[in-house]
Order: sequence, then structure tokens, then C-alpha cells
Amino acid sequence: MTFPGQPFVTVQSLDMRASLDMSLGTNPRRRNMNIMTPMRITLIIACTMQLSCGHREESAITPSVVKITATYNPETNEHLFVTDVDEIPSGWTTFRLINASPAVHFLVLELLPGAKSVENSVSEVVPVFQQAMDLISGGQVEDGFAKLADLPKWFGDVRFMGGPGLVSPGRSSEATVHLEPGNYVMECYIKTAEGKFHSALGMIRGLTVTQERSEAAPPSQVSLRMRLTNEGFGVHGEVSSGRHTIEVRFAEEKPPFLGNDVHLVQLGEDANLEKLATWMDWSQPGGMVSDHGTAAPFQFMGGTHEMPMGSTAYFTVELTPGRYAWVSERSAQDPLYEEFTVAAR
Ligand SMILES: [Cu+2]
Repeated sequence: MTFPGQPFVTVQSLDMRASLDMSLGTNPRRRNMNIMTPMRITLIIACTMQLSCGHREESAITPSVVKITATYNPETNEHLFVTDVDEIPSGWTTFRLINASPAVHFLVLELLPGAKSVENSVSEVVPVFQQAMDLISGGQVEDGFAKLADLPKWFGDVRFMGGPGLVSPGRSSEATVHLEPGNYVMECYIKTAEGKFHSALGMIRGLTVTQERSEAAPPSQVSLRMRLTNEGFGVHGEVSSGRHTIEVRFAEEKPPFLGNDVHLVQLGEDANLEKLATWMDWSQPGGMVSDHGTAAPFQFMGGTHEMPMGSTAYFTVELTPGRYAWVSERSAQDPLYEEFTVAAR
């Protein structure tokens, strides 16, 4: 196994990472980017339904909506999640990520084990991934992957619990998930052109899910269904123009490197899907790079991050006629994407 386009990534380094992944019991991709930075963020949980979301009534977005705005502060070079919500009841919640920044972002939810908190992630996990990435970016690929052995043991017990998928500047991404009580981390590990993870530049934040139970229900009407496996997206339903609420069932344990997730990409006429596949790999020096000066090569329109097998999540997208692809966050050597066309009505 080699990384296409990056010949210096060797089989050995991949195996190293694979065994690390297994020992950790989680997806290495998912934890690549935590570094620390102050996060004074403001969140807004607007406990309303479709009102504040502007969704059609039939999309039946759940009553509990957490709004998070992704921002960039050029004076401090901080990428931040801004919200005034730090605590929510357990149960169904919709996370709406509004991208008011010049970079692509996402928001992945991570359930931390025991009493671990975002401070532990910031001090013990983020720096390790950043050091690993710095080594990889400097050409020391094997040393970079070996660095991941410095991750704390508890990191292997982190559970990835979905969250709004990749979204380009000026767009919003919305995902609905069912969360059990616990301490969560919300983070984005897109990278800057210098190879710094957004989470290392502030885009990481804690969220407490309390024992109190929300009465929110999942979306009652969906227009598309997906069954995510290691082989594909299993789309059922008519992929037509307009707004869709998509039900996603996580039907298979994650492949060796990443969990099964899905993101929607709008393709231009000269879109190169191999380039997209390489970009979707955070461990590639050019992978997942998007900042104020470096645009991502594609328009990302939302999706949902991985969840444990058996879970269900929902996300909404707005489709207009054109070319698209569903794409998963995978290593560049094992890409997963599916192109499709939305016809004019
Ligand atoms: Cu980001």
C-alpha cells in the first residue's frame, strides 16, 4: 500500500499507523488535529425547530439546534468555533455549522472517556498530532507516524459521534445525531497552508451532554437514505434538485484507517476526483489544506462524520442541477467516492 502522489509514504509507515489505530481502537484520521488554543467561543443553542433553521417544515429538523459559527481572526491567526452553548441535554440534537470564514471547516464530535475533558485533548492529543504532521510535512514520514505512539492511552477510547461534514466558506452544514451523556470535544482538523491543524489554532471546544433527556425527535421525513459500508454509500431514493434530509445508517465497522463518513462535493467541469481523494487524506502534506490564502479545490456542501456501527445520523443538503460526488475521508491509497449528476427538473 502506498499513497498515490506521495511516494515517500511507505508501506511501513502505513502499517505502523494501522497497528496504532488498532491498538487505539479508533480512527487515526479522526484525531489528527487537536492542538491547543484558547477557545472563547460562543455557541448558541437555539432550542427551536425549523424556524431558526429556515428549513421546510417537512424537513422536520429536530427541536434542539446548536448553532456554531466558524470564524477566522487574521490578527491572531486563530480559527475558532463561536457559540454560546457549552452544555446540552442528551438525546437528539442538530448541529449547524455556519462557515463565516475564508477556509473549509467541519465539526466532528468526540466522546471522551471517563473524566477526560477538552483540556486533556488540547494538552495531550493536539500537540502530538501536530508534531507528527510537522515531521511528515518536513519529509520525515515514518518518524511522523511513529510520533503518534505518543498519544495518551485514553485516546484509544475516544468515540467519534458524527457532526457536520466539510463545508466551504459562505455555506452551512447541518447534522443531527443522538448523544449520550458525557464530555465531548468538537474540533476541526483542516490544515493551513503551513500544515497547522485548525484545532491547533483554536478550533477545538468542549461540550457537556447532561443526564437530562431532550424530548427532541429525529427528523420524521427523509428524502434520501444511505447505508454506509466500507465499500460505498448505499444511496436509496431519488437524488433530485432541492433540499434533502438524508438518513445515514452506519452499517459496518470502520475500515483500517478511518470511519465511514460522507461529505457532499460539488464538482466543477474540470474536477479531478483523484485530486479530491488525495486532498481528503489529512496525512498528506497537501491534504485537507484550506486557509485564508489557500482555497480547497472543491466546493464542500456538508455531510456527517463517522459514528459507531449501528448508529444513525441525518444531514441536510441543498442540491441544484450539476455534477457532484459523495466522498469519504480516507487515506489517499484507499479512496472512496461516488460521482453523480443532478438533472434539471
Ligand atoms: Cu477548520
